[in-house]
Amino acid sequence: MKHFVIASVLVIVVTVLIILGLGSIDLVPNLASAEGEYVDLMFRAQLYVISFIFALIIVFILYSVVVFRRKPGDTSDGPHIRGNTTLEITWTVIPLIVVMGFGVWGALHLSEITAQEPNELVVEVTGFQFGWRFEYPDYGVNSSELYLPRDRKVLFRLTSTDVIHSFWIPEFRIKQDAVPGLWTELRVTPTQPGDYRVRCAELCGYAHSAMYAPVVVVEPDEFQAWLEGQEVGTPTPPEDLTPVERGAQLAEQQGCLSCHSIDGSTQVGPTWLGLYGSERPLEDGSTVVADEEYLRTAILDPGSQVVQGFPNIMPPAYTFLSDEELAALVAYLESLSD
Ligand code: HEC
Ligand SMILES: [Cu+2]
Repeated sequence: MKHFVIASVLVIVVTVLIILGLGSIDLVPNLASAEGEYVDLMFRAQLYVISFIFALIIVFILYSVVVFRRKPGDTSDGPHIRGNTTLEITWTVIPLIVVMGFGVWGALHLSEITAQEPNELVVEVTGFQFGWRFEYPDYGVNSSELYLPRDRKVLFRLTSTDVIHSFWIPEFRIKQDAVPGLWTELRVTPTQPGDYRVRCAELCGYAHSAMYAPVVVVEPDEFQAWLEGQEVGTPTPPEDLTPVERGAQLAEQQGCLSCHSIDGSTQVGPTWLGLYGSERPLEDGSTVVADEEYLRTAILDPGSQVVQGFPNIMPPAYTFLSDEELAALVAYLESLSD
């Protein structure tokens, strides 16, 4: 009995210490959505239960190891224990109730989070290797930034053009897969104006870790103003842009900028700054001058001339670009050299 009381007190002390310890670390970023309240609540509750169970096991094991260890000179056998039915039933039934409780609680919150609401803002999200596009079908707006008004429920309809991606804004807490050939749904009500980032939470290829898109949560009137500005400006008909402007737009839309920088920094692939006209060392030891022809080949058939020091992982998929688009990209690349 004495041992039991001491061990129980230790369990409580260790539980409190673990909870305080975990509480002092930033486990999750600041919360910025209404639905996230439920997620955080359940996350904290689970953390408390887990801390308690961890303490329970660790304290009893360590206590036994220290207090009931063999005394010097004692060579007798320990007592023979044949099991304890009451204990076994207890440690089966209690966790069962806890786990089922969490299951029911989670299901209730999930149905609340996914519930439809009148006046939802619909945003169609397309994930691609390696970037995101956002369409506001009710307003005819198309954007590479995700603008959202505060305190209005958003219905995201998600899809993908190539492989499975996962739409995730950590501050909103919830995420959903974007699957080619399918529309999946996710509902979120942003509550905190600010700048966030969409990340891809599904390992989807070489530049997966660079698959970001900016998220901007603003007041409703600012959102309206943004929409109106967009309607005037976009979708800008390609023929209204100079080839260089069009190339810059394509580089972003096609996800080239997930792998290539335009500021001289090396990312997954070589930077585009100063590329045109420079001498390119190739993998096979030869060098070529990056003229227009080289740039076209590099885009259409990336494996044919691999730049030294880089893996041959640029997608050979850009043959679908039209002549106009290819010319615009090349013009843009040329504009990055003086
Ligand atoms: C998944 C990452 C990735 C994406 C996306 C990507 N590239 Fe590349 N690219 C690379 C890598 C790596 C290299 C260097 C190896 C090689 O030459 O194949 C490269 C090489 C190039 C080169 C030659 C560069 C040099 O220094 O000589 C050009 C030009 C180029 N890419 C253009 C593009 C364009 C245009 C797009 C979008 C339509 C694009 N890339 C998309 C990874 C990528
Ligand atoms: Cu992805």
